[in-house]
Order: sequence, then C-alpha cells, then structure tokens
Amino acid sequence: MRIDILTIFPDMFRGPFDESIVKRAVDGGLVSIHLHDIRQWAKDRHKTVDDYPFGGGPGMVMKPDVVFAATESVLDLAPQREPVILLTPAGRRLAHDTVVDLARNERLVLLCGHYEGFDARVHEHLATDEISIGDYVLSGGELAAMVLVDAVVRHIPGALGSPQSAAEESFAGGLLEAPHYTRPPEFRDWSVPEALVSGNHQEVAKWRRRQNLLLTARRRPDLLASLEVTAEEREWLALQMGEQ
Ligand code: 9D3
Repeated sequence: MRIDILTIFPDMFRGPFDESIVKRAVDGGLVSIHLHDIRQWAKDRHKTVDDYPFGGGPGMVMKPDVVFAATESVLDLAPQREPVILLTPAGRRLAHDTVVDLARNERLVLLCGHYEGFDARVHEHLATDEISIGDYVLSGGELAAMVLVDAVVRHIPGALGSPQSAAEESFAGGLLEAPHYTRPPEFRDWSVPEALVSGNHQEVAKWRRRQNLLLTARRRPDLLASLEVTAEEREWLALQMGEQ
C-alpha cells in the first residue's frame, strides 16, 4: 500500500511513524508513507496556504488552489481516481469497519486541514471521503491522520507479528477483551482469578468469554445489542448485572 499525506506540518508525523507497527510495516516493504508539505504548492513568495473567509467570521480557510495543486500533483492523474480522504470534524466517525475497508486500497491520499478547515470546493470536488476520529475538537487533521494510518496498517497482511493478533479480538469479535494477568499470581491482596491458573483450557475459555460479556455489558451495552449470546450466557450475565 502507498499512503500519501498532505499537511502543512509534515514533521508532526515523524515521531509516531518512526516507532512501532507502522515503522515495522514500512521497513518490511508492506507500506510506503510519503509526506508532502502543502506549502510547497503555495503560489506566492510568502507561501500562503490560507485566507480570510468570504462573508466574514473567525479563523482562516485553506485555499482551494493550493490544496488542489498539491493533491493533483501527488495523484499525478485527474483527481478522484484514488481515494482522497479528508480528515475533518464533520466527517463520518472512524470505526473498525471503515478501517478494514480502507486497508483494502492499494493507495490512500490523506488531506489534513488546519485553521477553520478547507474551502468547500475541496470537500465537494476533491475529497472522495471525509473522516473524523471522534466528537471532540483537535487542532488539525494531523493527529487524526496518524490514528487512521496506525489502525489501517495493522490490517495489511503481514504487518503484525502473529497472524492471530490481526483478528483484532476486541472489536472484530464485537466484545471488549477480558482482563489480562501475569506473574506474580499473588500481588498485595489481589490474586489472579482461579480459572486462569487452573491449567484447564476449557475453563480458561469459558472464564474469558464470560468476562468479555460482563465487561461489554457494563461499559458498552451498545455493542452487546447486535451480538449472539446463548441462553446460558444471558442468564449468567443477568445474574451478574443484578449483583453489581
Ligand atoms: C468551531 C467550528 N469547528 C468545527 C468543529 C472548527 C474546527 C475545529 C477544529 C475546524 C477544524 C478543526 C480541526 N480538526 C480537524 O481538522 C479534525 C478533527 C477533529 O477536530 N476532531 C475529530 N476528528 C478530526 S479529523 C480532523
């Protein structure tokens, strides 16, 4: 996969991309990430990328001529042949399904905005998709693009060490993950649950499944709604929830 990122702050990406899974995937040739400074396509000697909003109001708007020139030169085609994803607070909220879909692309172009955002013609005639990472205000699209890249790269075959971790237990399974424990089995007054130290694989699996259900019911009942639960599990869960 090739990912092109257009931003006025390319240096913001270096730290996160030079560590972790993303770095491993880049080093392994599974993905290449190309950072482009939008300012390089500015038309004047002051390298202006933003301007005042028509009609007045606070803040500045990213200029369409500069953003189109930058994006089109990166696509080296007419726009809209490849996914051009705008990171914007008004986009659809990023979730697991979208991440999986995005990971199927040979190429992604990510456009990071700053100031109050982009001229509307960028939204209308350049972006093929608009994505937000949640309902809170960031200072720009860069951190959102990093989140998206991290999540997408994990789904490129071979990016993770063990193939089974790619299953993304938590969200692919639709449940939150059971708690994890490691040594020592006794720490202060808190011991590891009996089932986990039993050595009985079936008992471990049952305990984990029930903890998955319980944690999900308590913290994310919305996830539980669309899930298959056996009558026995449902009964156990009702009992636990009554006791909390
Ligand atoms: C007061 C109106 N604001 C819209 C909510 C203006 C505004 C705030 C912050 C415009 C742009 C931004 C910068 N944020 C992003 O570019 C952004 C973002 C976000 O703020 N939250 C969640 N996801 C994203 S993706 C890009």
